[in-house]
Amino acid sequence: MTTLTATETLLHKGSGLQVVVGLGQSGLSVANYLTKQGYHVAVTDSQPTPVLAEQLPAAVDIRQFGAIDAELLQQAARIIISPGISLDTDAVAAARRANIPVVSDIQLFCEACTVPIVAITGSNAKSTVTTLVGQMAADAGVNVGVGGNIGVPALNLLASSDMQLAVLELSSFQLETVTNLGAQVATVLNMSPDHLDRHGDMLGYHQAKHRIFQGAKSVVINREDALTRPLVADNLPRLSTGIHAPDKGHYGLITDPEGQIYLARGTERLLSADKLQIKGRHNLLNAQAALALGELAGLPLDSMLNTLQQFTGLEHRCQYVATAAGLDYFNDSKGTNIGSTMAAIEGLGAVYAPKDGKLLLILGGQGKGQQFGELTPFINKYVSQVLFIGEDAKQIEQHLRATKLSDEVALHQCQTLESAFATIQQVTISSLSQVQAVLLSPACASFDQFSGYAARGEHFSQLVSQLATDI
Ligand code: UMA
Ligand code: ADP
Repeated sequence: MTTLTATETLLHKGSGLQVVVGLGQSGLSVANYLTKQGYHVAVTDSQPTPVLAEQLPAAVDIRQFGAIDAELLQQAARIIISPGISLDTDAVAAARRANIPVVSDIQLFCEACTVPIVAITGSNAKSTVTTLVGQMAADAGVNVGVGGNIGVPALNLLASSDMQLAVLELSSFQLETVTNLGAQVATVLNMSPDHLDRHGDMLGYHQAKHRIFQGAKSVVINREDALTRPLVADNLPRLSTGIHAPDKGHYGLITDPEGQIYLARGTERLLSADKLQIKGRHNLLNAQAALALGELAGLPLDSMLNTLQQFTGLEHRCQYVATAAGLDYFNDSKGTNIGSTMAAIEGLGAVYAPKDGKLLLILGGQGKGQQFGELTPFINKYVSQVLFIGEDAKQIEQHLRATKLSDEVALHQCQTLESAFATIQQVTISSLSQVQAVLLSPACASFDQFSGYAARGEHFSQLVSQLATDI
């Protein structure tokens, strides 16, 4: 991180109060960063005793906890808002009406960052692709920092003075307050409804996501999803990805006469799909996205292809857990929206369908305003039993029933994962169910019953291992 001269520090102190709203991981990183820069920093949080308060630097002398302090916000020269807090929160909305600038930690990061940024967003696959690009860069000998929504606050990356490349996973929450990110390469991997309770509708969500392209020097586009196309100048360098044979220089898939699928760049076959350890059509798109982003960030192709073959995927994403009583159990707890659950049903369904097998799907949690009827065609094709859990279970069932759900799909209200496991035992006893695999892919947030998707996935895996030992 650059150190300031005494004069610059004084200038910052004189530039007015910086109010950090929300003291989670990102709020703490902002407080640390701005105090080191010599700013006068205040912090406010709804919780009476935020856990991270103990870690705040002593220089943060104004700490207002128990509610977001509207008066404090009115005194701010600038507000730095945490991604989990909506711009519509009363105190924040009032500050905006008073023309006080509201930015995110990502804005501070991109203003300070002097190395190229690979910026990645999308409804799904962000963490998978971010991790892959980060690994590709590291394996190519680049000193890379990986952060953002993936769990490491972006500003913490600036502590490494020899970083050569920053790879950022960015959420719509982070992007809605970012202007002119200026990435070396930016992408929206895919778009399906998510966080509509926060953004109002698909348009609001799309607008937030597409801020990632502001000032980008190059872009990666998903040909399968028109909503990923940016409104940028035609002459901006761009690469595209897709499931069909690609045009010259672009990425896609080539299927040979024997049915073997290859990752391809133009007419060049790069790698046979069965050399990848991550499976499913969605992962072939993810692999292409990582290659295209890496290419536009200057990474060597051969090295990237090696990394791709080593990559085993991330936990809680269509992860095989175990087989118990003849059923294969898969943990896709990170399937927190309908787009990811569609990909999981299609990816796994296609594996069991040739064996006349069906999936048992566990859905539910907090529905975030999504229209679950969009899942129905996928359920009709590959699923014979749906078990609902969580806060919005009844509503999700209603959505499915209101669409053309096949009579052959049985629906069960279970409330909790424990009760779902009891139901699994009952409904799979009969071979008529055709169930060969159990898939937890809830298409919902987990916070009604768990501390997060990881806790939900771990609980699922524990219940599976309990089954395995009971047998
Ligand atoms: N808070 C309030 N008032 C509110 C809501 C929250 O004061 O109305 C306070 C809470 O009391 C808490 C703090 O805000 O102290 C939490 O802030 P936060 O929710 O923004 O969470 P952080 O710990 O700062 O983590 C954030 C991202 N969280 C969210 O966007 C919700 C993390 O993404 C990210 O990894 C981290 O910054 C570092 O960049 C998580 C996430 O769930 C993984 N992201 C969503 C997703 O992937 O779907 C978008
Ligand atoms: P994010 O960080 O965007 O949530 P993850 O890589 O953590 O993305 O994956 C989230 C979920 O999306 C998982 O359930 C995963 O199986 C699914 N998924 C992965 N790639 C894709 C894709 N290309 N399209 C749709 N869903 C996907």
